[in-house]
Formats: sequence, structure tokens, C-alpha cells
Amino acid sequence: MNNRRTFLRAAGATALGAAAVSRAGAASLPEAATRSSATMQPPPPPPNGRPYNPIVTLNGWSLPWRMKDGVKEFHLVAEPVVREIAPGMKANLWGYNGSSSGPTLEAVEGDRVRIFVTNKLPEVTSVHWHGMLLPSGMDGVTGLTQHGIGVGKTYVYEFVLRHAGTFMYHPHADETLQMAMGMMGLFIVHPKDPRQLKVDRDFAFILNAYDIDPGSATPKVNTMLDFNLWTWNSRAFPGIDPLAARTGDRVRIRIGNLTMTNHPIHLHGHSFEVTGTDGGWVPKSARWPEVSTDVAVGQMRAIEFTAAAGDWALHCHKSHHTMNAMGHDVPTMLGVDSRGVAERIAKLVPDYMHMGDKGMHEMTEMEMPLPENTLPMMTGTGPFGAIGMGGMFSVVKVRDTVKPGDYRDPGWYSHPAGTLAWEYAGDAERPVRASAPKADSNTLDVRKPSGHTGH
Ligand SMILES: [Cu+2]
Repeated sequence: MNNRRTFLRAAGATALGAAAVSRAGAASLPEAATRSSATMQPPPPPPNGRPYNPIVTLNGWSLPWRMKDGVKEFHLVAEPVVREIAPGMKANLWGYNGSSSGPTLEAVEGDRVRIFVTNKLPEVTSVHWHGMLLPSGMDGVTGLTQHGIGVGKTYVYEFVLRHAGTFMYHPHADETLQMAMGMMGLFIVHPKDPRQLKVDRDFAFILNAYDIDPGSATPKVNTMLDFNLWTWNSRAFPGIDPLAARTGDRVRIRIGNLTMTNHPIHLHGHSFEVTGTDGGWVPKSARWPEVSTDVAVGQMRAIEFTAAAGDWALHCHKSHHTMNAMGHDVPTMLGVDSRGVAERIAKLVPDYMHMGDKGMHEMTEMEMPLPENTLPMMTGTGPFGAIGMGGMFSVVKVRDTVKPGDYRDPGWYSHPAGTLAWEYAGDAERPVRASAPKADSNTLDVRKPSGHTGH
């Protein structure tokens, strides 16, 4: 009964409900571009429509559109995908158009967009346009504003973009499962005047998290807080792209949080301002300088700074969020002589790992035997050896020589003479110290092993 004529009539109406597309109507679907590579796509300039300064999605890409009678038509396909979380580990996730996170949608304030969503999942889904001002019937809440998009069906969402800013999309259907499986993406609305809010580099990523047992590949979907992979766009360090910039560039980084906890995002070597929040842009007079900004659950933040030469860590400041899967449940072994114990236990429990008695850095330099398909807890190699990081960590690499529009990894920073910490080789002097009570027989040097559910 939903024939081609009624579809076309519906598509031409100003207030189109989220309507199922008929088989005949599906013949006019825009091409669904797909991409499974996790390498960063250079920002594509808009081929038509209003001009804008394109976004750079870390380890991601922007979805091409088709311009039809002045409407930007996108085609999202919800489907199972395989995502490389970092070299050495792949995960079975759900996403859009071959990737998780899904592709970034880019459009301009005032644009009318028509977004076709095809469901290739084994259950119903929907898409909620997180943060957008739109007609209630386009809000994508299954049961409340629409039927779920049935398996194999396509729905159409159509609305005018009323304000510029950083937005996200995700399902509002079986969302604990569907978001735990990686269904989410960014939706960037650029200002009408491309000179407004112009920066030299505009990066974006989504904070997400997975609970994938070492040796397996599919997330546990009922985990509430105790995730073991903390990711940006479903990538963990050292799999996260560096953010390359030229010295003096005005740099914006947009961050959206679709995990179950907050993430204080911290940048070294700069002070920045939060210039954008969930509701839009922050007036200049209301900004204040920061080095960390907390991105709460469901929030988006845009930060801006003037790039200073160097290699600068950018990371979540919850230290457990800069480590990967292996080793999360190890007891504290500081000061405990456990020589030989680990080796003997490892024979019985193949993925057993213990904390070293002098701390855990030694683990970053050891070749630990790992079960297949997982990531060491702390990893990455820099010019001075093991970086000992995982999870939500990357490096802002600022150089005098990076060319405008070049986002390739410029390699490691060469520090100007006299600006690098060095090892002191002179005589040790007696340092000033606070007086502390001495350890005695009542001092415990072992702590009870415990989990880490309180992230
Ligand atoms: Cu965090």
C-alpha cells in the first residue's frame, strides 16, 4: 500500500514523518558509502552546497551525501562490523556503513537533510539525533516517536538544521545492547558563514568503551561500569591517530561522550578554552582557561588552543582509562617478592598476569605472552622507550614544518638544545624530606586483591 507515488509525495512534504520507504521508493535510495579501514580520512571539502571548513574525525571518515532538489541526502546502514581496536585486536561490533564509530555527518546550519537509515541488524533499531533541535517525530525514540525500524527496513528522517554545533547520533532501541556494541557517530553542523568560528584544524572524536574478555572478540553487553577497553572512535592507544598541527595553528578538538562514565580530558603543554558545549557555542566573555575539561555522559565539548611546538599528551585523566584489557584484575604486589610465583601460576592460568614488586612499568617493556586477540595493559613505544599507555590516549604533534591541510603523522619531536630533561650524573646530595613514621611489624606490605568497579 505504500507505493512509489505515496513515497514521493511524502518525501516532498515539508513535515515528513519518519516514514518507512517502500520497495519502489528504495530504488531511489542514495548510495550507501561504506568503509572498514580505521585510518583517518583527510578532511573532504564539500563538493556542493554551502561551503564549510571540514572536520577531521580521528580514525574516521565523513559520509558523502547526494544533493537532491536542495536537500542533502545521506544513507546510513546499521549493520554488524569488524573493527580493529588497535593492531593485534579486532572486535565484532555493530556500527554504520562498515565502521564503528559510524561515519561523521557534516552539514551546514540552515541545510535541510534527509537521512535514510537501513537496518541490517538482526533486531529493530532507530536513530536519535543527539542534541539537535528538530520536530518531535524526527527524534528517533522507538515506541515514543516512531516504530522501531524493522529488520531489513529503511526509514527516512528529514529536518532542517537549526543551529551550528557538535552533535551525535545513536539508537534509541535496545540501546544498552546497541550502544555497548558500538552504534554511534558524530553529526557536525557548521556555521552558515565559514569565517565564523574558523580554526586551522578541527578534530573530533567520540568517547566509547567496551568490555571484551581477553581472547574473545564480542563485547559483553550487560556491563555497566567495569569496562576494560576505553576507546576514542572504537580505537585504543596505540591505535589512535596522532593529532598533527603546525606551530601557531588555532586548533579545535570536539569530544562527545557516549560511555557510562565521565572523562576528564587533559591536554599537556597548553591552556585551552571550552568554546562549545551541548547547547552550542560559548560567548567569548564566558570562557575560562583550562588544562582539563570533564566530559560528562551524553555531553559534547569543543576545546580550542593555539598550538605550541612539541609532542603533547592528550588523554583521559582517569588513569584506568589509559590502560587496555590485560591486567585489570591484578592485586597490588608492591614490595612483595613474587619471584617464580607468576611463572608457576601462568602455567595453570594462561592469561594470568601479576603486578611487579617494583611497580608495573616493567610490564610495559616485557614481552608478555598474551592470549590471542587482546591488548597489553600499557603499551606504545616512543623515542625514549615504552610509553606505557593504552586506552584513551593520543599525542598532539605540533611542528613548524607541518603544511596546511597535512594530517599525516610527522614523527617524533626533535627537542631544541637545552629543552630536554636530562639525567643528573653528579654527587647525590641529602634531599630535604618530611619526617615519616618508620615501617614496623604492624605495617602491612600486601593489600587485599580487589576489582576496580569504581571507575
Ligand atoms: Cu576516562
